Amino acid sequence: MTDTYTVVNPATATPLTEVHLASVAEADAAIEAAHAAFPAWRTMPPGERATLLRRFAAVVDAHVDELAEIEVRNAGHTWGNARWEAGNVRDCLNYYAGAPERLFGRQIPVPGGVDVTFHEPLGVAGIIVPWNFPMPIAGWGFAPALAAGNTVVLKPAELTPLTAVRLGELALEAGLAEHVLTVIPGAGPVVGERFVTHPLVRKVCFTGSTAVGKRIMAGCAEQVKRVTLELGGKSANIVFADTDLAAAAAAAPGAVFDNAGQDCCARSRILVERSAYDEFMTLLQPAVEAFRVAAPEGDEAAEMGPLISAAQQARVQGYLGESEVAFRGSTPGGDGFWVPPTVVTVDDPGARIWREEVFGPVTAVMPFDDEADAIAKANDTEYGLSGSIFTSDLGRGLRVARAVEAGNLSVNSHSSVRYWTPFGGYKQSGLGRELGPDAPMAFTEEKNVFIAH
Ligand code: TXE
Repeated sequence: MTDTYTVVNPATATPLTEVHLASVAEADAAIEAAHAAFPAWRTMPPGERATLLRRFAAVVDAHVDELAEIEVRNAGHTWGNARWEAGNVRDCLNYYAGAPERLFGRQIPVPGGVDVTFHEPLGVAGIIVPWNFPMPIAGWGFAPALAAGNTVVLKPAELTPLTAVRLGELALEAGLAEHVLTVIPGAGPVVGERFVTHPLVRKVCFTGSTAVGKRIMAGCAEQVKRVTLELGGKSANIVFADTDLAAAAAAAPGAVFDNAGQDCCARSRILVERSAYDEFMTLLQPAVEAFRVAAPEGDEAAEMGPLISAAQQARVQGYLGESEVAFRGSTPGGDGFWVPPTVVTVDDPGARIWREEVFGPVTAVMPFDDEADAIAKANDTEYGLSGSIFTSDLGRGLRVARAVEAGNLSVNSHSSVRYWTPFGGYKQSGLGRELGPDAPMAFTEEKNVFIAH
């Protein structure tokens, strides 16, 4: 295997730069250095660790535009998204900078002494990041892990290593000691796999495909290694006839075409109550056709850019080739990895496009008969990450949200992710939760100490 990777601009299919891919020996050296940096980081007074994380946040804030520009070029993200993503890393660091002084243990009444618990950091945390949201997913891992007193080795995706490498440099600029946060670009089966097998990595946080996630979980089981998985999704957007249909139709494209559909929370199935189906489709068509697809670098107003790679483009086109297209938007064409925003209709719930995560700008629409049918159809999937319910009956909105087997539901909204609320999947969408107030605890062991008196 070659030890360099050519990073490409997906809007033009032209090379941006070459990145060195680490070997197993280099991964081992990074893990051992992170292990050596752990005692000083964990025993640092909590207030000092908090100050360093706030400084890191301030340095990221000063580089939001630079980081955003890198992501626009490397991942084809829109400017609005890319700035939000860099800002999200800053916000995550500031939020978890509040954690070091608040890693509270418990005092439990027992006879004959005092019983107290401590939240102790695990050691080295290995974070494996995908290419769809390279910055936020890195931050969701390293911010709470560092706050809890762990050191971190982080492997970005081969396709999108540039912002992660820059974040690693900014951590040093902010004053974090060397090897507290190490960013190590490398191939998944080499560096990622080493995080799983190396005994000094005490927890693996993985975001990526369900197939690789299963493999990682099996590997971690060998050492009973802690593992958090954030995997695929096939989330439903459930539209009841009593909702404001124009508003629901206007919101639906952004919920699946944002980031060209390469979003684990993409609402890639739209379930519409049968009595409103025709009207909803009539309203949806102009919204889809108007979705602005352009090379984001030269177009601040682009709402959607290219797919990440030729392979992803071919994969998505494969699904479209076997589907009934209702209508689609347009693309600028050229050498980039373009697929237009596309809406397909589905009758057969066994269809591949209805069951599998497409990870492209494609949504499939199917009618439902009543509330029970909507819930049954929404749950007829191995995934369970997110979903939306549009209805003017908030009682029903809450009822359906409680009945859908997924980790993140929204009523009359499509937003799923806030750094201060928990995020994660049911079923094969993942294991464990990221973000929210408890995320640092997921990077600790609770130790119980009894002192006799
Ligand atoms: O993912 P991989 P791919 C889904 C989406 C997409 C499909 C394939 O459906 O079309 O997965 O994408 C690292 N040990 N999602 O092939 O391979 C890899 O280097 C350890 C959903 O790009 O899972 C990268 O850093 N690590 C998803 C990361 O895993 C390994 C986001 C993800 O890559 C490894 C991405 C191994 N053996 C894809 N093999 C989401 N949940 O948002 C690879 N990696």
